[in-house]
Amino acid sequence: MKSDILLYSDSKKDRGSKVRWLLAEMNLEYETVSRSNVPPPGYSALNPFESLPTVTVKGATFFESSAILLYLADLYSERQLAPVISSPDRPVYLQWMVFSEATLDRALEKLWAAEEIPGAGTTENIHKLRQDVQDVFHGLEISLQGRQYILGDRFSAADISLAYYLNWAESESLLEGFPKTRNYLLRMKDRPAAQMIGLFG
Ligand SMILES: N[C@@H](CCC(=O)N[C@@H](CS)C(=O)NCC(=O)O)C(=O)O
Repeated sequence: MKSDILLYSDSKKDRGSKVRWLLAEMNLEYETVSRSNVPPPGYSALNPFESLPTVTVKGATFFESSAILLYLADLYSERQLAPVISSPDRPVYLQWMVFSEATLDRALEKLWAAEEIPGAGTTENIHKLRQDVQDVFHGLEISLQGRQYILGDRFSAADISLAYYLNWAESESLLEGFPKTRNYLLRMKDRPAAQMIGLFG
């Protein structure tokens, strides 16, 4: 392996794109392998859930995109994409990292399942789940008041995680009526590193 980081990811759109974006922001080299190209005993030996992404970093293999973001941002702390543990921004940073998956992704996944899995959702159920997602945006809209980034004036890995899910929400027309959240997403999409990985292209 030529670089310290090997990313298992199949497409520009899977959650591995959060990792690609972070690595592009940090200007770090990495290699990518698709799930079907993992040599025997195969991908399930690396990740028993067979979900994407997984990484190998300096010999350690692990999965869960948020864990990967948190670890890499700390490992390469000189790139300043995570507040240090003693910073007053650190707890708020962790809050938004966890929020993006535990609250925002969860709400979007429930809606996605109801809409996409045949027989899973009734019209009323889907309407309710869309409202649940939009309830999340009411809180986010307040939190983004007067803020360029989710931590205020500094960009961090938490912005990457949030923007990934906001982009998904926007593709479902769920951001209408939330101008601060939409404008925040536009600012994130405009970042050269985000453009480079092609997540929004
Ligand atoms: N919480 C996990 C979710 C992983 C996940 O659901 N990944 C999707 C791709 S974005 C996946 O692997 N779906 C099943 C599949 O592609 O077979 C994470 O953030 O890494």
